[in-house]
Amino acid sequence: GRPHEMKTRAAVAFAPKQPLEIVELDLEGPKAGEVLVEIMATGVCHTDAYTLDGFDSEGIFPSVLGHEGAGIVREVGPGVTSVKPGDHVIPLYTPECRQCKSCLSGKTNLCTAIRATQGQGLMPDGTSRFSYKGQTVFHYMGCSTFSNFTVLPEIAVAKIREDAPFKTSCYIGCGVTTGVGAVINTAKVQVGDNVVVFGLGGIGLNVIQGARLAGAGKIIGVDINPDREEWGRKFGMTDFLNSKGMSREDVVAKVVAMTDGGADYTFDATGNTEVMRTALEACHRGWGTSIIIGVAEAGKEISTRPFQLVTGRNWRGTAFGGAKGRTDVPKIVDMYMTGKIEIDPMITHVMGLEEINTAFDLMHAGKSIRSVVVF
Ligand code: NAD
Ligand code: AHE
Ligand code: ZN
Repeated sequence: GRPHEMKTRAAVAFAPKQPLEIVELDLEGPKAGEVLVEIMATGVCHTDAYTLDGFDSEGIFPSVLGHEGAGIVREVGPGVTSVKPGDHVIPLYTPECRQCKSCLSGKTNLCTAIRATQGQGLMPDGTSRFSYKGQTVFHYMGCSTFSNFTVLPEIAVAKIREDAPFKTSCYIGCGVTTGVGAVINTAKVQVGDNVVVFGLGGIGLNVIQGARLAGAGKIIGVDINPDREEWGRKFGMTDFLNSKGMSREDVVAKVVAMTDGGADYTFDATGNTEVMRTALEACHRGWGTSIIIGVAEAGKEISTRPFQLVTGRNWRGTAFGGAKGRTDVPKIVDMYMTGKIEIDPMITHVMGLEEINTAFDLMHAGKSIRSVVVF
């Protein structure tokens, strides 16, 4: 039938740097190739805070943020074949169409099928399903999980097993997959490799557990928050460096000394471009690879002496841990359900949608690892 109108409770970002407002939005039902998902739980990632704070060059307002959710398909539009009402799914900000040049290349997870409209806060047909008092409210990262109901393209949902709890598996929608995937898919860390992780938050701790899973040798964590030492050790970190007040040269020298010449792999999970340079320069001469996970503020640039690369260090980046969503996310859920990776202890706070602004405060204060909103 024709797409219908419904209401949904959502946390709306009306303007940058303003608290989210909980309102009832109008939501248009799914069109061809789209699905209506009831979001059961959503994590709050630092990228949501970065966009809300006005640092995202693609940030659009008013919008429904949130990209780390889990829920249930309630309705499917015409032509949808891969999921049906009742299926449990995780929304994908990196979809997997299996048809575009990127998907067919086998070289990347960065599906391009709907990236252009996604960056404009719109569905693939160029319109938004959300509105408030007759005004358009934009989608975010193709997900908008800070809404009780959301509409997603079929290629942007991963079907997952039904015994996985929503409250914890939502974290696989970004943080867990990004951190673990950066180690397994992007770096391809091998047994015995020395790994350094800068920033031990919701992403960095998952890099640490990914490194443990890969059988890394030393797993060194670097953070300016001393509370993060205990957190890192819980998930496999072997050494901690509190870099607060240290110069880049000192951090590099310290890491080089701890790793007999430099790390095999370093990861930036801070989004700070100075830290990214430190991470590159802490790599071993001749082969060390630094992987950028952190998302930097609009206008920021990275730099280093080209000699760093001439002498064999490699600079790379990763989005969503290099994971192909529809294929890999169900496997990560299995890894969680069979105990190969941990999620529960990282979820430090659980709250209702009305308290969502608290999640941002806790993150900025360094008091949470992950906050999860349950509907
Ligand atoms: P978070 O706030 O939970 O953690 C950030 C950590 O970095 C904190 O422990 C903080 O103390 C530490 N930190 C801050 N400045 C530092 C410095 N100068 N030196 C060392 N440590 C420092 O954030 P998060 O949710 O883990 O996200 C981390 C970054 O990853 C953000 O930039 C986020 O946007 C990005 N991200 C990228 C992807 C991707 O696909 N590439 C996915 C998710 C998140
Ligand atoms: N919109 C920003 C870039 C933000 C960014 O790099 N996002 C990551 C995911 S962060 C998840 O917490 C990503 O997937 N990037 C690949 C892509 O296609 O967006 C900007 O700079 O404009
Ligand atoms: Zn995220």
